[in-house]
Amino acid sequence: MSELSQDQLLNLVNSKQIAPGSDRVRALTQRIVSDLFHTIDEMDVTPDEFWAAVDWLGRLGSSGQLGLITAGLGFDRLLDIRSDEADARAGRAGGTPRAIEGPLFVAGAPLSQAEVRLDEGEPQGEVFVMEGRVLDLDGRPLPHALIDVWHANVQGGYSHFFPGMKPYELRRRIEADDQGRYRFRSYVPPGYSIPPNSPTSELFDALGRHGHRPAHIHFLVVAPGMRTLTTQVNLPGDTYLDDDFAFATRDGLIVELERGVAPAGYESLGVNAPFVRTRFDFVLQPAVSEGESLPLTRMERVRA
Ligand code: MBD
Ligand code: FE
Repeated sequence: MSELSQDQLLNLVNSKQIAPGSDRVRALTQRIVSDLFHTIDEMDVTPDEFWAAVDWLGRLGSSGQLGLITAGLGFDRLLDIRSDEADARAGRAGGTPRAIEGPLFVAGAPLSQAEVRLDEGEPQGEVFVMEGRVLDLDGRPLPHALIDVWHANVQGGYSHFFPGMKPYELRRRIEADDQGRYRFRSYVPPGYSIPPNSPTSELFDALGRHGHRPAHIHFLVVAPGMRTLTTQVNLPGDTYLDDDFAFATRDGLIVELERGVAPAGYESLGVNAPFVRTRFDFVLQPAVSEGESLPLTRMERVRA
């Protein structure tokens, strides 16, 4: 086999096998390699272009930014759209819409009962309280539901990823009370932007795209017998609300901000002046299998 055509080489690559391996992995790899062979040929990719791309992938992997690229190229939202479509086919509807987890979740945040401050007593920007209940589709409260909440600091950075932040800063878990109620104090988060001078910004610069997300807050909501909900809410008025680099904003997840709310009743959160409030109830669907109600994020699910 000294002389090979492109097609003969592709057939060889795709047919080599000495053990059963995984049918699924083989089928997917064959498809992706075939598509790339054809891309290289049709787009006349030069060796220099090919090895520059391999170098970029290597740097992307060691930078830990793969999850930014999947979000920015629409894969995270694609998976949500496909889940929504599968739900529609299965007649599963209602409740708070899902929204992408994003690459910046960290498990194991400190747990509080019913309410908590995310800003750890270091107020910045506007004092902000978000509150509501966790409910089932019939509007019945889900007592002791568990809520993971995480958002960016005033510079748009997330703890554990952005230098200089404390462990679990702006990340907490809240166990709702016996009526499904939760509330937390923080500050109104700003938007997020991809890190400059990084493999991610290199690609987005080359694509002529921006890397901004509108202001948002992430949630993972879990209750026994209910389908685990991963979602985000968006704050109104943001320039990038309809131009999210991760394509993740959705109707039904843009909250309202009430400004100048009187502080009475919010003393336990250290609020003593008019503040900004958002009310939002999380509505969960019933789980149809045990796995659906586990408190698992995307990577925990695949590693389980
Ligand atoms: C984020 O804060 C985020 O939520 C997503 C989805 C991608 C990048 C940064
Ligand atoms: Fe985010």
